[in-house]
Amino acid sequence: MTSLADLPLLASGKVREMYDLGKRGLLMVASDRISTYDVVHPTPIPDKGRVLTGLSVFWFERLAEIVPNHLISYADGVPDEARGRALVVRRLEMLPVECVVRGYLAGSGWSDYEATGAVSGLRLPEGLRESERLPEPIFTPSTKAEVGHDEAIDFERAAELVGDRALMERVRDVSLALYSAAADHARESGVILADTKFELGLDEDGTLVLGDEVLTPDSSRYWPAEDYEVGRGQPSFDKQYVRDWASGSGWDKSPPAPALPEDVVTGTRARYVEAYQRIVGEPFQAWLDRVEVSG
Ligand code: Q0Z
Repeated sequence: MTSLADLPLLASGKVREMYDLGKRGLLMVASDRISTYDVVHPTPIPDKGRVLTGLSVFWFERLAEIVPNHLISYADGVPDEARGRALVVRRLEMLPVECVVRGYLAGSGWSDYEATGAVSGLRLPEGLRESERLPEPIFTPSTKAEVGHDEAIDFERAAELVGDRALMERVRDVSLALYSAAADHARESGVILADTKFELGLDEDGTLVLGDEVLTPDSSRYWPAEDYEVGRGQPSFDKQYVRDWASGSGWDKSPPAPALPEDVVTGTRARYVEAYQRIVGEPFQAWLDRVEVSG
């Protein structure tokens, strides 16, 4: 069996890596690393990579009727050391835009709305409050920045970057359909899916395919429904322990991020597992069993 160290590393993000499997495709590996305020902590969260990978698989399976996706396998072809936290995927030609959908007003969407009354060129009703549910979900694409933050763009700019307006219309419609299906399911599970970011690509036949990770806490804003209150920022489902601890720690949010105390690690791991179990509706252990990890 191959080890990760023997595979060519194609790309590496703050918390995950992508390896070349040649004609078999790509291997996307989620680590247990966690970032807050865009900085990675030196302390891992045990099972974070497996929770995120299990969530991606749940959503790929559930949303495949809306659009095909790049998932080939979560077991066959995955090196033992990455079992449960890696996916073998088809190589795609990724579109050069991030497909953000928002159902609630948070983060940069809220900032942009406060400053201009619009998000990604879409004018919104006056008087909306922070974290408020939008009258309907909106598609707010952004650029893919190599370094630093993605920048919000309007639909016309996204169509220019993609070079095909009809394709961009399909991308928008698919993104909105994916968000709506996921947000409906999440709401029934006691979770608010405030917003999310999809990445889509084209396969060798020119078919539009959903890629990357999907609807994980790293690509989405999930809020526990029981704590939701409009008019303020919401506690993050997964990272709130880390943020609360960080604000009392004296860390100024610039690199390097501090090591995390054991209780913050334990509490945060429990939140990831809780998010998995609410959304998937099964014990997290069922995912470990499916990928034959003993734990
Ligand atoms: C995903 C990324 C990661 C770092 C490229 N199916 C695909 N075909 C071609 N390219 C990609 C995919 Cl998913 C692709 N990323 C994001 C993932 C580590 C960056 F695991 N970049």
